[in-house]
Amino acid sequence: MVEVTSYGGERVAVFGLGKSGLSAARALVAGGAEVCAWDDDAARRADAASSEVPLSDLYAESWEQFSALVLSPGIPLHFPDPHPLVVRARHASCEIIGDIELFARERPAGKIAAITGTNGKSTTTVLAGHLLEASGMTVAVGGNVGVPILDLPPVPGDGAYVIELSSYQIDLAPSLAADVAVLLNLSPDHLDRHGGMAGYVASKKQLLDRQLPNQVSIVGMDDAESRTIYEGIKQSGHARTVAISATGAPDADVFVRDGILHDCTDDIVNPQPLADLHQALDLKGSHNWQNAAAAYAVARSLGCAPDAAASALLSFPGLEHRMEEIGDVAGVRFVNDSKATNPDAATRALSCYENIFWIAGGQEKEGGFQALQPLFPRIAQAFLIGESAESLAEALDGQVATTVSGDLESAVPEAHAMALSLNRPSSVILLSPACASFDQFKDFEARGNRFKELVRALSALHDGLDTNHPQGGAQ
Ligand code: UMA
Repeated sequence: MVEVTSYGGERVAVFGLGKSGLSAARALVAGGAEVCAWDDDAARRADAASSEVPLSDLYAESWEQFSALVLSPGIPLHFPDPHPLVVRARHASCEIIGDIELFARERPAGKIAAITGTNGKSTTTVLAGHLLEASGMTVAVGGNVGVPILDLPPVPGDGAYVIELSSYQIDLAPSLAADVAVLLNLSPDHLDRHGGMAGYVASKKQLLDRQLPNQVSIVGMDDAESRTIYEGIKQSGHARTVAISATGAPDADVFVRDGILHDCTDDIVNPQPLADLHQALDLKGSHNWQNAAAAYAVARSLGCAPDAAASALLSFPGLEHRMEEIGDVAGVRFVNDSKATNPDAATRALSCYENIFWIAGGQEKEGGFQALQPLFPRIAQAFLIGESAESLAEALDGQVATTVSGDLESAVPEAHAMALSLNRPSSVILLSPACASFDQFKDFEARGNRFKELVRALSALHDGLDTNHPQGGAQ
């Protein structure tokens, strides 16, 4: 744990006692702050009490006494409406920050690599950690990817914290200047929380704006919004830039062309091929090539040798719930991509397979399903779940055969039965919902775990689960 000493002897309100709030409260208590913590959910309060976090009903407190409100990232700060306690804190001129800001103020030894973007940030974060470790560096990996930043173990001065940051966390971290910051890509997501696309882009951009001249901004060049941000930084010169591309953009410093990684940093004009990413079985698809280029650029920026970083890409074991190969049941492959919580993320998995029996739906994000349209020819049939089933059915109408399954319990056997009866080559049952999970599950992990349970149950009715399927079907 990182002890937060910067509020020693001061009263600090902590609102939200999920993963990050509980971690922040504990770190503040350990550092000598007088914590008043609260969560609307009684079960969360009980968890906190058992961790000896002092509880206090923040709705009944006078806000003038608090030096800061430490807010959980999931609680609305501005849109659709600020939470009433956020309004109370603002009226009392009490600063509102998150756990990432507490860490930034403590600034423990070690470099910080912070990774954001709409899609691919968890994979890039874990992959960058893998490359750095393979190069002999001590790393701690956390943030939005799972382990709250203040729960991470200390690293030595020549080690690194590799942190995934969501837009929510960036909004609550006004003084984080990361040694290396990555903006992978931008497409519509969380628009309700940012008042629209402009607010969302501005939120992500803050991570790069806060960097200092000797720090490194790694920016994806493959979408217009990110490219504009890159050009702005390049022009202002406020940080060193490394442009990355998975589509071989000619002005990128680190790029992947036809699956081959190249590095033009250090003013190399004719770069040699460094790694063939087709060999990286858990980095399928061009979206993963962008993640690979970014993670490689992080490793290089933190001093790793090119060959060591590039060769470690090939030994990456992949992440749970991201195009996770579960196995075959009666010759039909199952893939869990529950982390695809928006349409853009789902296009990434859909573009990797043919003859897809697609399980999709959940809580719809703003922006519609238009981005998925070019992938429809790859879908043999869609099995729709959750509250967006009707609107997804409308988007697919006349182009893809659909079944409104309602929930995963129905969708899994229905998709399997259809795949067996159509008997197409290399059929894949892909859970890649293009929607958030919160209408039916606690989070995307619970959704992915339920999917895997159902596949295992189905396999018990057949010949069992064959996990030794050939990897060649994905493109
Ligand atoms: N709460 C209230 N009143 C309210 C609203 C919420 O009391 O009106 C309470 C809830 O009961 C809950 C807490 O506030 O206990 C909110 O917790 P949270 O939603 O902020 O989640 P944490 O458990 O702290 O987890 C957070 C991140 N969650 C979000 O940003 C929504 C986790 O990212 C992250 O892994 C964790 O911190 C550790 O850093 C998850 C996520 O879904 C994976 N992130 C979003 C995404 O990736 O799209 C941004």
